[in-house]
Amino acid sequence: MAQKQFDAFVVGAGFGGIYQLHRLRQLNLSVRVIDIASGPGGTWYWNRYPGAMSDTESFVYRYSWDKEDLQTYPWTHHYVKQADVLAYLEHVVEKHDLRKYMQFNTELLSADWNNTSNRWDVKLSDGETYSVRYLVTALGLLSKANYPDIPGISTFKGQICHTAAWPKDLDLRNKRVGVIGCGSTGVQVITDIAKDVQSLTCFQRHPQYTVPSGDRPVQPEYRSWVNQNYDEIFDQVKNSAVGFGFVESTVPFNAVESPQRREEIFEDLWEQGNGFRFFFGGFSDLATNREGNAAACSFIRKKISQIVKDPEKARKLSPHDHYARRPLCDGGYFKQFNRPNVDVVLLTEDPITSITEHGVQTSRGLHELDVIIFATGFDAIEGNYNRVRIRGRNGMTLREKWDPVGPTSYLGVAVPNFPNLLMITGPQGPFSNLPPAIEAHVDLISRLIDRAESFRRQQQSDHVTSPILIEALPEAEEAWTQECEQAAEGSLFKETASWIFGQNVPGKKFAIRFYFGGLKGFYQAVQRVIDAGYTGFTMLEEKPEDREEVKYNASSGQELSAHI
Ligand code: FAD
Ligand code: NA7
Repeated sequence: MAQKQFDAFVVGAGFGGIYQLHRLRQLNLSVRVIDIASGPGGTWYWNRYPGAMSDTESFVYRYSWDKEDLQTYPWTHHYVKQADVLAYLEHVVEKHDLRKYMQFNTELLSADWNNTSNRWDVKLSDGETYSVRYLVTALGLLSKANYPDIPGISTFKGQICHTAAWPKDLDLRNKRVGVIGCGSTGVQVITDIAKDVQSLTCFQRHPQYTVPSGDRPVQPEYRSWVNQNYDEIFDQVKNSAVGFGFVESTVPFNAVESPQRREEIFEDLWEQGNGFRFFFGGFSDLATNREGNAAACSFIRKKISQIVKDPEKARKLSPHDHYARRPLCDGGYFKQFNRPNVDVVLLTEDPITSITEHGVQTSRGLHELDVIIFATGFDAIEGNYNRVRIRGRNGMTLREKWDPVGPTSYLGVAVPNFPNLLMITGPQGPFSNLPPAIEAHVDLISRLIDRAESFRRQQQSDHVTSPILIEALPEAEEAWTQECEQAAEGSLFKETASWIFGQNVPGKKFAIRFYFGGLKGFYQAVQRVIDAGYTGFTMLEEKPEDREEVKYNASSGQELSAHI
């Protein structure tokens, strides 16, 4: 029996997979999208914990390509909550009639490159196998949940859950709840549930710097201003470093000499709200300037000591490392600790030794609990890739390729020896607000596929049968990796353990998993590759003579205003 075929197969139905499907249908390709979830939404399907929200402001946490939606789709607050984003993505799917190409409750188990057919043989959890020309992975970079290996977890008699797989109908009212982890997710869930639970114990390893979000209802005048300026807004986003919709500072910390003025700048940012604005909106170099970074840390510590009334709790909640994890914001996190039912355990001085049938045992005693919430984050970037066996042209799997030094790619979309495998937010993509980064990837992938298809059609009419494949050249991957290393040089983020460099999961290698050269730098790099005739990709190059000249260096060479 002939194997079932599709032109393209997209794995994942979040922001990335949905837009990719739309673009591939515009190219008239036969496409199937699958997802393990039972509906579209990706991150926003899975992360249904109380308080889940985007910390990119609403007006830029959406697609920029549907101009009509930009004008008409409603949003009530300056930040969209989980249910809002899920409803928005479901709306996009319905509006563009995409659901009929989607298959849910289905996992990609393996994909093997077939050197004879020059296609991918994909195997799914429903037992089906398909032969597909293009395999586009939109697996998500913050999608595979990280469960810490704490002894005794299975003995707990109460309920255990992870924020990224939130159980339906979990009622926390009047329960004794423990939250392990206080990153972005922990901060959100703690802030939301503190008022409802009988007791809340926060098990915190490294306290985080977090600033107010500044969330509030949207006034009609603001929405009208946004609507009138959407073209300029997204132009600014794509020409910025982090793409969060505010103008990043060009003022280095040391250019402001007066301590009082520095304090005023921080105060103003604190009042305005938003973690990325606080980090990038007042000074251009908090990520690289130790003095500036330390000043921001002191400012936030001062705020913590003012907000949290109990000095012992304030001490435990005060971070002392660099301010160099993903910048956080919150809707009143620190003040929750003034509630008598909320406490914090600092694990660096009172570590968890086990989970027992009654709760969490730390070195200083047992914390009896009804529910334990893991807000322990993700095996980020390559986590979902390592779960699937993706075997390339030389028999090596992607996991084996990435294992020795950590994951690498060309522009975050392609890997040598994995022809026609195209990744959305693969390793070494931009560190930024994600919808515009995802659009950059999807647009590039769509152009590559369109180009390959037109070459294929040409060949068919010429009766030529050699395959047209999209594949990154090894030297292009190497040059891009170097580019990513250079862009991360001097960044304090490199010195601070978090998921960004892979230091949150035991055994994971430290590696440059992002391009820190900014969204603008990334868009320019892509444009440069396109202008040079898709340099760095086999078979697709228009002008081979240009290859020597550009040396696969996608760098724009442009200085960014803000350094990440
Ligand atoms: P995802 O939305 O993660 O979708 C990936 C999908 O792939 C999932 O549905 C998964 O089930 C599916 N999948 C994975 N492996 C397989 C397989 N083998 N077979 C079948 N299906 C598979 N980003 C921002 O820019 N700003 C924010 O404010 C922000 N807030 C966030 C808050 C939370 C709580 C989290 C977790 C993330 C946040 N992010 C934020 C990052 C967010 O992940 C991205 O913004 C965006 O939603 C990613 O979309 P995606 O389509 O790339 O991936
Ligand atoms: P993060 O930011 O990785 O935070 C995870 C938290 O869980 C963090 O506080 C960790 O402490 C803590 N953690 C992880 N493992 C353990 C163990 N074993 N014991 C105690 N504490 C632990 O994940 P989030 O989900 O909050 O956010 C991820 C991104 O999603 C975020 O940046 C947004 O982009 C959305 P640590 O700091 O490692 O000491």
